[in-house]
Amino acid sequence: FIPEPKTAAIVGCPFSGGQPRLGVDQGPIHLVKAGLIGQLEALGWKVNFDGHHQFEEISAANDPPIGILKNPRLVSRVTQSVAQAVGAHAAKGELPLTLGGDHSLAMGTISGTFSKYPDACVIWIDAHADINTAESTGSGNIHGMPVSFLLGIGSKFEEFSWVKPVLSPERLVYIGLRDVDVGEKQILRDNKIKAFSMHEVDKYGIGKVVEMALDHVNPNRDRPIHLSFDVDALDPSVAPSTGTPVRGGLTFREGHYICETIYETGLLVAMDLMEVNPSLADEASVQQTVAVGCSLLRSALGETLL
Ligand code: HAR
Ligand code: MN
Ligand code: MN
Ligand code: MN
Repeated sequence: FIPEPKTAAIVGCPFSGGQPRLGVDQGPIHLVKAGLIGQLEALGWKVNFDGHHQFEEISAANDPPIGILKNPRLVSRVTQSVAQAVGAHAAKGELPLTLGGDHSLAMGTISGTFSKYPDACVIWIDAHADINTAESTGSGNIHGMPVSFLLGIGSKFEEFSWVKPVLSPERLVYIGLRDVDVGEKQILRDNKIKAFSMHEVDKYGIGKVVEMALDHVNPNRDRPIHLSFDVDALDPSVAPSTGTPVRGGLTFREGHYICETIYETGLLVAMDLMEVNPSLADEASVQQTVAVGCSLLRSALGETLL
């Protein structure tokens, strides 16, 4: 789907409004400063990076909750602008790599991907399902909800009317889950959404899990793939600098194996790397997390061990 010369477009999104912890907006800046662009160029990609997106003009001055949703106007406007940016890069045949920022941004990135590739599928790597609706969320943090908006489930909000239900339940699969709210478990069951939690990773091994995940969303290996990777899917010993770490996560190799295998399909059309928060944990942990983030992106763009 990505024509030669292969071009990746870095969509840096310094944004934290989908959750309460400051600092996650610095994730993309750290990833680029760590040398990400040169690393991708060394793999043979052309890299289009026109600076981090500036969301300053999108005002949050008067943004009281709508129902339980926190920062609804800010999140809606930022993610809408991300949808346009990702959609425009995809339309040019580029592969958008969106650097977060919190995971509410995926409402935008996946909307953008589906504007170009309506038959795409989504592989969501995360400790969390991020599928709460306004009815099920306990926190009101929208980074715990983007998937429900994309599926068009739960109550609708005028503020988010631009988000179309582009994603259908059978085109979505999760890997890495281990902190799923009770209400989210019900939503996953009700919608028959395929999910490989850490239990299945332990039981089958990552090789079999990725194969089963692809067989589910992409049985003929012909659909474009959007990979949304929340760095908290990795174990906190591997990626400590993130807002909601959960023990018992993917190893360094399991995370990379997922990216390598999706690259091998030749079907990757967009990737998100979300929830890197350089203000959480000590300097060595921050460096480690940023380095792992760059390394996952390289694997997804074709870096091999041999
Ligand atoms: N399920 C919880 C909520 O809705 C927390 C989930 C959000 N945390 C993340 N997303 N980092 O992956 O508030
Ligand atoms: Mn851009
Ligand atoms: Mn997430
Ligand atoms: Mn998460």
